[in-house]
Parts: sequence; C-alpha cells; structure tokens
Amino acid sequence: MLVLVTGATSGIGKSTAQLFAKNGYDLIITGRRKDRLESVSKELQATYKVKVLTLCFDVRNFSEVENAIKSIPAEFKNIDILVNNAGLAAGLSAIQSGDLSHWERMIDTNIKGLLYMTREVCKGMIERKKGHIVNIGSIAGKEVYANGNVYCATKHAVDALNKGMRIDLLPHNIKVTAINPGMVETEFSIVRFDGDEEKAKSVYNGMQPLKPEDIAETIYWVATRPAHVNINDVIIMPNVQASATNVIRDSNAK
Ligand code: NDP
Ligand code: 8X3
Repeated sequence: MLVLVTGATSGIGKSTAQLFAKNGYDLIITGRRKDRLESVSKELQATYKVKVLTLCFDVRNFSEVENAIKSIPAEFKNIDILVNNAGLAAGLSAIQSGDLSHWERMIDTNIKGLLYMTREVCKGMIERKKGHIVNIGSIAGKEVYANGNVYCATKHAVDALNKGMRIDLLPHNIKVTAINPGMVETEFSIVRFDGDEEKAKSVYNGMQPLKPEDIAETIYWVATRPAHVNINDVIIMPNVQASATNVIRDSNAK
C-alpha cells in the first residue's frame, strides 16, 4: 500500500508519515523544505525499511503540482491514499485590518493547493477504481471565531469540498474523509504569528493541546476501515476544548 502525505516536513503530516511507515506502508512525502524532506525520508527508510519518495514543491503552484505528479516513477504510481494535509493559518486580525499577503497565502494553500493535489492524484485512483482521500480540515471549518475570518473561510471551503468530492468520486469507488482537529501543538502557531515563538507558545498556556500523533492515529484509523466502511467526517478536540474558543486553562499557568 502507498500513501501520499502533503506537508510531511512537520507536525501532523510528519507524524502521519511516521505512523504509516511503522505499519509497513510505502510513502510519497511532500513539502517545500528539501532538507527536512530528505531527513524524514532517511529516518523512515532506515527505521521501517519502507520505500519513500520525496517530492519538493509548493502546492500553491499548479504547474509545480502537475510536474511533481507526472515525475513519479512507475513503482510509486499507484497511490492508494492521499492525505491533503499541507496548510496554514497566517495572522489573526479583524477583517478590516487583514494583511492581503496572509489572505492570499491561506486561500492559495488551503483551498487551491488541496484542489490541485486532488485533481492530479485522483486521476490514477479513478483508473484503478480504488482510493481514499483524507482532507485535513479544522474546527475552524465548523465554527467561526473572532479574527479568524479568512482562515475559517478556507477551512469551511475544505468542509464543502470534502462533501463535494465524496459525491463526485462515489461512482469511482474512492472514499473521502475529513479530519477536523481542534488545537494541536505543531509549528502551526509559529507560522500563524510569523515566527514569534513566544506568542505561539502562549496559545497553549495552561492547557494540554492535542499532539500531532493523536491526529496521525485518527488518519490511520479511518484509512484502515473495511472496504465497505467510510468515515465521512471526524471532529477531534483536546478534552479541555469544547468549541473553537471554549477552553479550560489551569489558572496557575503563566
Ligand atoms: P505545521 O506548520 O507543523 O505543518 C504544515 C505543513 O504544511 C508543513 O509540512 C509545511 O511544509 C506544509 N506546507 C505549508 N504550506 C505549503 C505549501 N505552500 N506547499 C507545500 N507544503 C506546504 O502545521 P500542522 O501540522 O498543524 O498543520 C497541518 C494541517 O493541519 C494544516 O492544514 C492545518 O490547517 C491543519 N490543522 C492544524 C491544527 C493545529 O492546531 N495545529 C488544527 C486544525 C487543523 P513546508 O513548510 O516544508 O512546505
Ligand atoms: C487550527 C485550529 O482553532 O487555531 O485549525 O483555528 S484553530
């Protein structure tokens, strides 16, 4: 079995690649940071003796996506599972003061990148009449919170695309699932706050967020259900988080 994970250089994508490799799956891992891709690939091959192909490209650029998928050698062509994970939040501002470059980055990565990858990878799945696409949405795709406007809109788009894809790909025996996490401690908040590590850390002050491994386990679980079962949609939260903004924190935490 072969899994393609986008955004496997960090966080949820990296943990997902590790868990599938541990279970004997071959992998295609993608991201923009070549050095990180190579080191994840070396680790997976050495530890788990699986085959790993690295593809270094930006999901926002359709010709890069198209060329990367065309360049895949025969032994890696039959992708069984696509995990559309690459994504980000950039900034947290009221709509009237949003940074345009943040908006473009989120829309281009979270919506257009996911669409480009799906379009190119599902062609082979349709030919083989078999496949599974797992889209990483968010609690931000189910609810909207103050200053989250555009990020929430991109994840609401993922929610809609997840449903649309499932309908369109139904005649082709392709399963489609969305995993929608609450707070997960990865590089997500560091990216959101443009590299401000202190600010990023404070997001998780006095609470236990999810770990990327928790999401990897959920992705692995949905991908290993029997052929007649599809998990449509999962919302997974830290036990101290009831909704996007209702979080119980230890009052002694700094
Ligand atoms: P990380 O920042 O740790 O990982 C993001 C990954 O996406 C990296 O591997 C990065 O690789 C890749 N990526 C980002 N932009 C691009 C791009 N333009 N082209 C290719 N790859 C790209 O964050 P997470 O692991 O937390 O995020 C993974 C997904 O989970 C995202 O879709 C996020 O929205 C979602 N999510 C996260 C939550 C959280 O609280 N952490 C909660 C809910 C959903 P590189 O930089 O090398 O290109
Ligand atoms: C990430 C979770 O609540 O920061 O998608 O939007 S949240």
